[in-house]
Amino acid sequence: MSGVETKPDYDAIVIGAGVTGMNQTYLLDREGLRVLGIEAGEDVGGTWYWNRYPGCRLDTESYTYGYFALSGIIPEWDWSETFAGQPEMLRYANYAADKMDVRRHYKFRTKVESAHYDDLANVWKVGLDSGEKLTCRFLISATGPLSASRMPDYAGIEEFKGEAFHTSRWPTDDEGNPQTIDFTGKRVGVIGTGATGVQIIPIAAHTAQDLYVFQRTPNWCTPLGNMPLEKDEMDLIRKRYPTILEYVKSTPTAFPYHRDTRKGTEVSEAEREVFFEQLYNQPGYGIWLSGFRDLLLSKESNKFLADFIAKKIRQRVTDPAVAEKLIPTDHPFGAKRVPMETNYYEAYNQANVHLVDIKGAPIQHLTPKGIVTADGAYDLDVIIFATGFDAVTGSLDRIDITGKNGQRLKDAWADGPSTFLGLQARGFPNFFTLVGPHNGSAFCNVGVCGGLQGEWVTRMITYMRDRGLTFSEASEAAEAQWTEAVYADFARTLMADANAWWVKTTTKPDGSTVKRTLVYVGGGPEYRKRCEEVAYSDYAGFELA
Ligand code: NA7
Repeated sequence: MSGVETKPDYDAIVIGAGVTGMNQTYLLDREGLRVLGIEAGEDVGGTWYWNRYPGCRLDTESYTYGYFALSGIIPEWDWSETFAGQPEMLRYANYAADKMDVRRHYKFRTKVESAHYDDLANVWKVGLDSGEKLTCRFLISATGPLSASRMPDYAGIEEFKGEAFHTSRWPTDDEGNPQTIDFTGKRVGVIGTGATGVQIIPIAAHTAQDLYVFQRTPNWCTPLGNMPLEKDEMDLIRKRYPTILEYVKSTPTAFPYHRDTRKGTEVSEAEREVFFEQLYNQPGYGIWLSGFRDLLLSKESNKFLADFIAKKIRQRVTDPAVAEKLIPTDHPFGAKRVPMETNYYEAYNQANVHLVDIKGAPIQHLTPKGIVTADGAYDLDVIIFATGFDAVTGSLDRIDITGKNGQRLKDAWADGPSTFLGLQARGFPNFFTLVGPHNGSAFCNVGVCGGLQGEWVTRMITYMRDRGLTFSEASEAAEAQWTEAVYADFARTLMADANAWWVKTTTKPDGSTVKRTLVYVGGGPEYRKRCEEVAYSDYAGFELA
């Protein structure tokens, strides 16, 4: 840092009013910092604001998803289901916003278009789509790991005359409420069979005249087991909140599951079957997150569970040919996000539901009437793109971010992210990426991990303020060490063999490809331990001035 510092318009600008951004804004304001939040949506909610497709719901137990800044509000909320649906999640986010009184800090319906670090003044210059230009000392992104929608670039996509939308941009009415799209009597196409497609497909199957599922790659899906939460159950949960919250913080992903201490390879076949059956029948992610400890490390152990799930798919889908198409062959169980389903496999037993294999016969183009694959044409009234997101770094790539000496973040991360603690990249001083690449929050129950990360960043910023420090930058050595460790940890797991949304593949000009993890897989407790070591040692690994 050199030159003359100027007093910026704000101490901090937070991008995003989702669960993480709201929490961060609240915490900084509570510390007396001048903070401004910027949000593209009309109101708070982030992921729960944007994803309004039918069937959208939480995949962690509702009562484990919370705002730790205001833990007082958690016990006040009466969850209606074990896994709350999107409308309830959005109501909860709004309730939290009211309680934290954060809306007053936000500019809504506003996008950050650019953020340029000014070396001389040690400020970030932030350009908004309204044309306004603002300055701040700390820039904090809370843009969510899954917010930049990914649309396929099929030829003719604009020509389709029916209704067409990406799941995270569900149509709304004039007042911003999600429109109920009535599928009755319609020919509906769903492209994509990830977590989102798997939620929407059984619902569309109820009413659509014909539902065509365009599947490129099947996933290992397991039962959600959602149930209403009765008042007496909720009362008991409320009494146990301190224990529940401490427990989820102790687990690798902040879901309420620890891994079984046994290796799958040490357990007899009969015992394994009983164990898998029990996990399959219990609600939630236990089957993925509390299975044998070598599930994501040993191909042999993984195959035991994959074979068990394949057997379940064959039992639940009546047409054997369809069942085989729904069984993944390209990736181990749990190496990609396991979609949680409710009657997903049974939907394929309905006469109106048709599985279209677009791996074998790819989509060639769209016409005004529908979709043309290598096998033929499908006339449709509605096309739903459940095609996922440009994950983790996608939302940052869409902002023109430059750091020291005008270096673009996108260029700095062209071969994959490089950060210290997943929180700051060298060359981009005072820019914190909450739930960003390589930190312990993206592969986690974000409601919990994003909140904990906001607390840590708040502590670092107030530490700096209290000592008259205005500049922080990840050191070269700390960044290199962290980044290498993140890549090495990931490479040791079976996840390295799969193309999940948390892996970014970049094609270089010479045609070669680079595959990089976007997430840290060392687990939340290990991550937070490392962060606490850094904080305790006066933020060693950051150059402060
Ligand atoms: P995902 O999990 O990334 O799934 C996207 C799906 O869309 C997946 O089946 C993809 O097939 C498919 N896809 C993507 N692009 C195309 C194109 N061009 N043509 C055909 N099919 C395509 O996103 P979701 O929204 O389902 O879930 C994301 C997260 O949101 C989830 O983990 C939850 O935490 C919430 P592919 O596997 O790439 O062959």
